[in-house]
Amino acid sequence: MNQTYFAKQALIGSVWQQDVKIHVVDGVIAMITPNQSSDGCMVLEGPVLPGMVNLHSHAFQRAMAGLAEVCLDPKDSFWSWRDLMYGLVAKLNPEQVGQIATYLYIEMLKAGYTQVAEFHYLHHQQSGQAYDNPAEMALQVRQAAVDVGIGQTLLPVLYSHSGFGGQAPNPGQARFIHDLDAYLRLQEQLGQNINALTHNQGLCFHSLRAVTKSQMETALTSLPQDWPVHIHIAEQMKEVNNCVAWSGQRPVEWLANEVGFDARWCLIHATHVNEQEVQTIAKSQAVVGLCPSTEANLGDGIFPITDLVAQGGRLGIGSDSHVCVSVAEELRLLEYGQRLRDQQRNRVYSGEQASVGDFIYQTSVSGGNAACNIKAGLHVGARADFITLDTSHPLLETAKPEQLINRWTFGINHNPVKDVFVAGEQVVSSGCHKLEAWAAGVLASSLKQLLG
Ligand code: NGQ
Ligand code: ZN
Repeated sequence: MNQTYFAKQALIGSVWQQDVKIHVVDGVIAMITPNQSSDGCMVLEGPVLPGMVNLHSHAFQRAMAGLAEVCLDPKDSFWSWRDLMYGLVAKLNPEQVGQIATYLYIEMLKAGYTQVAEFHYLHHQQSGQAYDNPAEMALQVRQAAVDVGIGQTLLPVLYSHSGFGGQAPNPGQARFIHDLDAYLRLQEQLGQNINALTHNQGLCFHSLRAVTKSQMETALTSLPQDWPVHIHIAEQMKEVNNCVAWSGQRPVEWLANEVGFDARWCLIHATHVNEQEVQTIAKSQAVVGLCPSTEANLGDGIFPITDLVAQGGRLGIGSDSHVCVSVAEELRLLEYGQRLRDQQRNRVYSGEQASVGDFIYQTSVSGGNAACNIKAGLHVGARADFITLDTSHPLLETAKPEQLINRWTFGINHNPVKDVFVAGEQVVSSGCHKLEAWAAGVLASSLKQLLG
C-alpha cells in the first residue's frame, strides 16, 4: 500500500518544515521532503508531529483510576494503594482485561500516543493456576492493541518472588507468578503469528524484588539479544532501604554491578538515585521510563531529570496506572516536578533545544522508540506514526510552529489531537475512533459488573 501525504507544517527531527510531502510504502516512510506542492497528495489538516510513545502501561489499572483517592488511614502510601490494586486484580477475568485495554488504547490514540509498551503481569486464574491457554491474558491485551490499531510492545513480566533475595510470593500475587521455564514458554508462544511492523515483544522483570539474579541472567541469555528489557526500579524509599539491607547496595547500583544494563534497558521510575547512579544510567544509555502522573499520584518522589539530561541520558514517558491519559499533562508534570523542587523555571531542555516543550516531546519520542525497540515517527525508514493538531483555539491558531508544543503542553486545557496515523493507517479522524462508542458501552457494562 502506497500513500503520499502533504503537511503544511511538520516537525521533522527537531525542525519545523514547510510544505512537506510524506511518502509511505507499506506503513513505512519511504521519502519525506519539504518545500513541495500538494499535487496528488492526501492533505493533512493542521500541524503534523510524530506520535508519542507510551513506554509504560498496566492497562487493567485503568479500571480503578480515581477510586483510590479516599484516605482510609493517615498512613496511606504506595503500599496501601497496592493492596487496593491487588483487590482489583483478584476480581478480573480475561474478557474484562481485554475490554479495559480496548477502551484505554482508544483513549491513548486520541491523546496522541501511537505506541504502547504493555508491562503485563496479570497472567493466571484467581487460584494461581495458569489458564488452559497460558497466554490467555496476554493475548487479550495484544488483541486490544490489534483491534484499535495502536502499536504495541508486549512485555510479559517475569514475577516469581515477593521481596529481595527470592522471598516466597504473597497470596495477593498468585496471578503473577511464573518460574523461568514457564515464562520462556509464554514468550515463545507470544512470538507466533504477529505483525512485526506494529507488534513486538520484550523481556521484562517486574522489579528486583520479584526476580533473582540467576533468573535474570538466564532470561537475558535465553531470549533474543535485540529485545528491549524493562524493569521497575527504585520507585519507593522502602524498596531502596530493603535493597540496601539485603545487599549493601542501592537498586540501580546493584543492577549495574551484579547484572549490568545498557541501551536495551528501560529503567521504569528509577526515582531514587544518587549522583553516581545517574551517571551510570546516562553512560549506559538505558532509557529512564518516567510516569509523571502516576509517580505523583503514588507519592513516589522526583527523579533528577535535569542531572540525567545534563549528562546526555535518555528518557521517555508512560501513563502507567492511567490516572491520566494525556500527553501534554505528562510532559507538563515532568517539567513542573523539577521546577517545584528547584524553585526555578525552565528546567528540562538542552543546549541545542532551549524550548522545554519541544525538548521533552522530542526526547520522549526518541527515548520511547528506543525503549520499544522500534523506529517510528517522521523520518525515512520509520513506521509512519504521526498526529495532527486542531489549531482552532486562538492560542494555537496564532502560535508560530516552534511555539505549538509549548502552547499545547503549558497553555491550553483541552486535547487538540485531531487525526492520528499508525503505520500510515488513519485510526483517529477529527478526534474520533471508529470503535469508541461501542467500546465505551462494553466497558461501562463490564465496570458495573466488576465494581458493583
Ligand atoms: C505495579 N506499579 O506492578 O503495578 C506497580 C506496583 C509493585 C507501579 N510501580 C506494584 N506504579 O511495584 O509491587
Ligand atoms: Zn509500573
